[in-house]
Amino acid sequence: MKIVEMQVTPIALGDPPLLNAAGLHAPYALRTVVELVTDNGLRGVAEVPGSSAFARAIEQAREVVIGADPLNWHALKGKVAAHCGTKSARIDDATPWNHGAYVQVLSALNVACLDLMGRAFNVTVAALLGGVLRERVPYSAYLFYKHEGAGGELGFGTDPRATGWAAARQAAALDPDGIVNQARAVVREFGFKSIKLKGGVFEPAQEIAAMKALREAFGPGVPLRIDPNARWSVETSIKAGRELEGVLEYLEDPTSGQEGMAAVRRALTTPLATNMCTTSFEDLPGSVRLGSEDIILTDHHFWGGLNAAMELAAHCRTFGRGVSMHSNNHGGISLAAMTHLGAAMPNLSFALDTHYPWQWEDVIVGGRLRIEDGCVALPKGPGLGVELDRAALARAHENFRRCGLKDRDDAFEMRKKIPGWKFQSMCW
Ligand code: GKR
Ligand code: MG
Repeated sequence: MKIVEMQVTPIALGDPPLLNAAGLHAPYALRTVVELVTDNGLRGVAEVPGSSAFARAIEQAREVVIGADPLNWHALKGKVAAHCGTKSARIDDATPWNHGAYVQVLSALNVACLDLMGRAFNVTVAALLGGVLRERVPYSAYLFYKHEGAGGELGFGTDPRATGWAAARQAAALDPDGIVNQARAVVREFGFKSIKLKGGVFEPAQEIAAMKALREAFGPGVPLRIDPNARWSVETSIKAGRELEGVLEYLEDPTSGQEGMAAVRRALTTPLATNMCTTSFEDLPGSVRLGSEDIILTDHHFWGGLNAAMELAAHCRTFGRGVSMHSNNHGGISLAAMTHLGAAMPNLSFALDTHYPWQWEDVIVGGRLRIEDGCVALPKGPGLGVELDRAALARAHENFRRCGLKDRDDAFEMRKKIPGWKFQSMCW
């Protein structure tokens, strides 16, 4: 089999005004769909974050992708490294924990090749990753502080006829009550069994109060996590962590850097998780030497693909780290890939993060993958088990063209609300 064509389609999916440490989400989340076509007429698909750095990097790789054998991932990966260099520029947006374009190119190619292999041999991607250990993969609710309003076509307005989760997705959530209401709606709709709050937005005391309100509302049977994206100093993290001892399943990236995280970790019994201080294979020796975290959040988009995420899981097993999963806004192709990974990963120890409930559009046949009882059922395959809906893809591409966004820039969006707002990596 030989790859004879690569199609790259940037898309924009509506996204509400969600707040985070880096600012505010724009009305559209940018993604890129990459398709590989083979000489025997098969198509493999992948989805990665959308950015101009990725658009450049994937075009640079085109020359070695065309003609490559999708059944030989090692060879293709080696060719991409030799041709493009492994140190492509970081994605230049205001989200400082974002990752370089190189790993995202590898991710797109790896997922599309696995999808192709699955289709060629009529097996699932999970089978190719070693076998299905769970048919239903658990995800966590992902709460956000947010302004009132929806995103995309709806702009910052709201649909007054909306009910249930659709209404809660539009409603403001700026205090503990708002967060608990959002949690109740998302849990009612999707049956999530654990809950994460994106923190680092308001003063720690306000976010601690929200976590305590969630504990009060849902009881000790529902694991809780908060992620301030390293906006807390070591001292603040220890103080906040002590207040939340016994409340959290894990505390995600309270502070920055492996040294800082290690200092917090020594002071707390609550496990620490990261998608910020240990984010690549090169970071693993430091993680082990310093003891910076208990749990690593893998993400096949940022670690170089699904095979790389399985490799990371093996390192985690060796060095006593738990494995969870990070998410950014994404559509159904990414959710399918995440679910195959979750189905095949032996030491997956936590419900995975997903932003999927925040979106309402998708580019796959059938509209949207279902989250039921907090789980996504493994798509049946072959390959990823999802098909592109060409009309929906064309609409999402048109959204991309019309919205004028080329890169995610949460600080720029935030300045529309608060003129002069600047990202500050450690505020409290
Ligand atoms: O979507 O606003 C967001 C999140 O803050 C995302 O950008 C983070 O990368 O969810 C992520 C995280 O766990 O840090
Ligand atoms: Mg995080």
